[in-house]
Amino acid sequence: MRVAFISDTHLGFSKHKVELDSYIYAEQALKIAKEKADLIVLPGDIFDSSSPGEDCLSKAFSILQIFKGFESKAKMIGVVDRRQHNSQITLGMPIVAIPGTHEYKLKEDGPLEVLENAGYLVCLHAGYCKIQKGEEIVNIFGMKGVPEQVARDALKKLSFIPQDGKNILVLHQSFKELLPFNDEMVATLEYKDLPSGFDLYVNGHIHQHKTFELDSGVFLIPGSTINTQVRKSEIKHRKGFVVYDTESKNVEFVEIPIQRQYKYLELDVSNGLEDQEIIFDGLKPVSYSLFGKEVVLEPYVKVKIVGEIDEHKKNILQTIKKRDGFIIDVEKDLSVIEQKIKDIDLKAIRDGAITTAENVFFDNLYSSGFKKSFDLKQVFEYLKEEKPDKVMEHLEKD
Ligand SMILES: [Mn+2]
Repeated sequence: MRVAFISDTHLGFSKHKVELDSYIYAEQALKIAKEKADLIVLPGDIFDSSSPGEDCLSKAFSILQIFKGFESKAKMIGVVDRRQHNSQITLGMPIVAIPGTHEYKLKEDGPLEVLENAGYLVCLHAGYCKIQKGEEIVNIFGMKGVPEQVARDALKKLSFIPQDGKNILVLHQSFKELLPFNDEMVATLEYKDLPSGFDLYVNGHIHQHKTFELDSGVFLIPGSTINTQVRKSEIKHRKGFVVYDTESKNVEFVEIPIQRQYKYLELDVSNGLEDQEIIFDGLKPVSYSLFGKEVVLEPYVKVKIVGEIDEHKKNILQTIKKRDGFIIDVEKDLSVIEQKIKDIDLKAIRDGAITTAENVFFDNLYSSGFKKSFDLKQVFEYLKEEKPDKVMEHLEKD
């Protein structure tokens, strides 16, 4: 069976003057999935809000109409979940979705339940559904995106047990291994917390596509279909979704064909702004027909200003921002703020604080009867300079 994982479509995302992008990218992904896959799984953040407006819901319904009259070879044959489900899918494509962080609601129904009640998809909270194609059975297990502090316990409590056939677990959480720091508010889950015996582990929430092998199996992050943040790292890669073949276990990343162009530029204004044309170099608009209407996607440029800005340069920047046919997002006046910070004598404050801390530190150590077996001052210097290896070297000397 071929399964399309289309994640974090963020329908209704409307920041930075790009309010139709979420629909344009989602529609393309779904249209390609219709050709390439037997089953579609949406691992959370399908909508950007847990209470999207009528306009957004209406667009979501319109996009999903592409599956009307279609007939996938795969059929939904059962749903086992804690909730009462409407598993009577009226569309010709079986679609399974889990609510993500953005759809999080404690009690009331959210947009995915609306789609479920309309017979467009199955919204999985804490259970699994069975899909059959010919002789093959695939079980899609899902836990909705929950606050990170409780994610580990929640997954444990569900104690998912793989069933006959192929088994895929779908989550929408952070993982400690994926973060540069350790914070219970941001992640409690680790790879070792994943229940064993699954053919594939799929996680939404992380917007950049990645696939790797764990002891327990293959871990797949489809990535978002849209840029929600115009960061250098996020716009570097083109957006898309994944088609997974349950038999060959092949993972195929499918790029969304029509995408807005993004550019991130650090612009040094210290020597004036003569070379401002480089901002627009190599960029052109693309167009897409959404619901029968032509939409022009103008190139999006994020400009980070380096150097000081005076009144004259400010005026030039204003004209750059108004350039027709582009979205210019200038990271504002950071240099001015930076300069203000520089003006404060931070070093004096820091040194003063360190001297005080140093004295308190030594006083406490000596008054607690700590032996002067090594050069404490030297150790403190190393700590200040952030040289832990030097500290260890010094302590191991005796
Ligand atoms: Mn997301």
